[in-house]
Amino acid sequence: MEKFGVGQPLQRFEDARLLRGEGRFVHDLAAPGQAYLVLVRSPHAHARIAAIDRAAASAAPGVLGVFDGEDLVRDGIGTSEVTLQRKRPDGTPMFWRAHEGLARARVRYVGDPVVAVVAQTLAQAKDAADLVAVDYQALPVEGAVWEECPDNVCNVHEVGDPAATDAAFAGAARVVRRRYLVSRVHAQFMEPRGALGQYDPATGRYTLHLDVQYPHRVRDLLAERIFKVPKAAVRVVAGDVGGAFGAKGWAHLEQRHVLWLARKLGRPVKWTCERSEAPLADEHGRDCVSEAELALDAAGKFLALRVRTTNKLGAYVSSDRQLLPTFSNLGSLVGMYGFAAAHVRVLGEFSHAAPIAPYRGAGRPEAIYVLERLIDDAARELGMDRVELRRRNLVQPGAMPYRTALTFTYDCGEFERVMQGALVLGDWAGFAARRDAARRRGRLRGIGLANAIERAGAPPGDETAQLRFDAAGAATILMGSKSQGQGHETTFRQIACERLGLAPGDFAYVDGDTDAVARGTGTYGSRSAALGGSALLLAGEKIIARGKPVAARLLEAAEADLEFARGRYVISGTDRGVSLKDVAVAAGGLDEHASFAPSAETFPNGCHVCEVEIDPETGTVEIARYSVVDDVGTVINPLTVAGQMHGGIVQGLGQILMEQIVYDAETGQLLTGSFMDYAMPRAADLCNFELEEHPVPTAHNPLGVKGVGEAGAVGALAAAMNAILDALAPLGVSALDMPATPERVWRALRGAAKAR
Ligand code: MCN
Repeated sequence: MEKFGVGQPLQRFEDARLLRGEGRFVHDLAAPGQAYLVLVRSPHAHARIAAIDRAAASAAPGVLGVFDGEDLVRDGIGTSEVTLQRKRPDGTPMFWRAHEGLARARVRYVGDPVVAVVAQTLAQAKDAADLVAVDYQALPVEGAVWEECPDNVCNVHEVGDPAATDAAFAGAARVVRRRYLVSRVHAQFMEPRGALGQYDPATGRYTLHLDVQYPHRVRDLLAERIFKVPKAAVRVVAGDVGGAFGAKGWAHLEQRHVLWLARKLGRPVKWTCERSEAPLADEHGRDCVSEAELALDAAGKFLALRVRTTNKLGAYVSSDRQLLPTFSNLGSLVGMYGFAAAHVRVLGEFSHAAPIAPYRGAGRPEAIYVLERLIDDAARELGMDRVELRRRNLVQPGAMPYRTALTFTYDCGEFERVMQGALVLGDWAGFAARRDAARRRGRLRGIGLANAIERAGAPPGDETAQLRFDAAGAATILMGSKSQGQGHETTFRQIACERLGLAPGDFAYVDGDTDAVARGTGTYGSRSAALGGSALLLAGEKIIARGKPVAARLLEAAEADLEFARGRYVISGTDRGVSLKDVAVAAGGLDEHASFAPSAETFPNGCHVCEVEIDPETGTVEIARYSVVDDVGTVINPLTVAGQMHGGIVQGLGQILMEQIVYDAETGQLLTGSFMDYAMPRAADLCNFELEEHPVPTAHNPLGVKGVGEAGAVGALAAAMNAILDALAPLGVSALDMPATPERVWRALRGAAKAR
């Protein structure tokens, strides 16, 4: 192992810059002469736009322009599209409508953008936005979001084998049925979204600075569909990104607004999403209800799984982003277990709400939540031990590669050892004593577990890396992925150091600029380490191969006699050699691109054990203990992996304990529009997490890595709720929906007491 190579707990390079406030976020940028965009958003969940009076706003001080949807259409600004082919239940094609950028005629959710106001200062733009008079005629919130789609059904999607599933249910000794709700949440980035658009009439080029996960994809969409110009006419630059979590997508409307208005007004235009605007302007996550059924034989062997899910999509389906979380990870529903058959049906429905999109896990946490709660409920109903029930059904290493009953084929994994490890780490055996001690203090203590598995780094698509040594021997890593806080600048350096034997400080690091990085896909689906990391490793191989003839010439040796180790080409069996850097100088520079497209996805997996204490007088839930044993394959950086797990777990616990987007049922108003109502977890709401790795390297990439970016969130929802229900079960509470707020827990306890 190299000193700075794979497996080392290297401190993050980016932290010095970020912690000193020296990061470069979109908000830090200012282009000479930049103007400010403020969007007037709908205060109604559903209304007809009868008229828009812009006169007062247009005449306000500093205002450069006030524009509506008609202007946008007149200027030929295009829309994004949905490429996924789906059907409605009646067999007709999927119904979808992309947002045009500014709503015309009708608004369909609170926050729907209607008018764009640009002024010389932000304050002037805000003041003028208040003067825009939109005459709304309110429409009912019940009923159709789109007149052309009266039943609100966008599409239905099915996976699995319905006939085999029905047959297995018919022959089952026991069937357990439950309904589970996964609430709507909002990704809370430290850096709210922003965009700075520039247009150069001399070259016809658009430049967009923004915080995004997919710079190249944004460029392609803007070029091909929005402005209908060659890709080379658009440059997208993402600097530091203060969190994204799947929700900094490629089709956000403001991306095109700033470029369109910069072109129109002849000066740079900047939009900064304010904290209070974000819940209205951003896409949301999750929001589904599942009816789940588990068929078992008399010995507790799982036979089949049937799930019917309804996903609320929000008001618009503008791109594949609104559909990805609803279908792309349904395979997770069978978890780590063997089922003879499974069948899932997912209905996507419109609602007067912000559009949904991927949020950390994008369907994976939802699936594991349904399955792992169902297993706990089955154990309770059947009077079986929940660990034993799981153990009987876990897929064993000898069965690998294992084709599951739902779309996935697991290549490797030691699920039982992972679960056993977590039970030991979380001291499952000692729990009864802790529960009794808690009871003596008047507290309810519960323990829960969840076996979590998800796919990461899935095909299709590749990732690209470039390694460049200039003529002076200075090295640069250029990556097609884009860090949003995952520590790429550190972990990718480690991979380069491992292969090339240099020190981390020897490399400059570039990502996020479509002019500098020739090709890139982006960072999502916990793919960067597996795909980008492998591409970088391959680029390193190419550099070594390219430098070899040069080294041979410099050493006056045959290429076949040269070995490459620790940054040097050495003549085998001697100490004569030359450094890679000197070879690069002699060669006048070395420059290699590589891309890696995996043949199959990886399956990170882990077992989460959570312990809670509940105060029955107030319903307050305290996370008392949290342990995970995790298999993310080869660990590149243990500190980063732990950090990723921490973040994911906290997002899962936040959703279980307090986070929730709530719209008023009657008016469609957003009730949780600020941190006064949308509760975020703080350090005091959590405990220290005990984490342990159990790496089983995958053969699907040359590094053996599986993803870790989503793993924490995937297991946390289910483990925490199972613990809460375990604590409440002795008092007769058998069901609870997230978030388990004190009020809900208290009401559930009171309800159960009344029933007794
Ligand atoms: N890593 C490692 N060893 C492994 C696997 C990964 O050391 N076996 C390291 C990687 O090198 C990388 C980090 O862990 O530095 C995450 O790697 P990976 O699992 O490949 O995920 P991505 O880099 O592709 O990041 C995407 C993932 C997703 S999908 C969401 S959502 C999410 C997440 O990362 N959003 C995040 N983690 C986040 N962390 C921060 N700080 N901010 C976000 O927006």
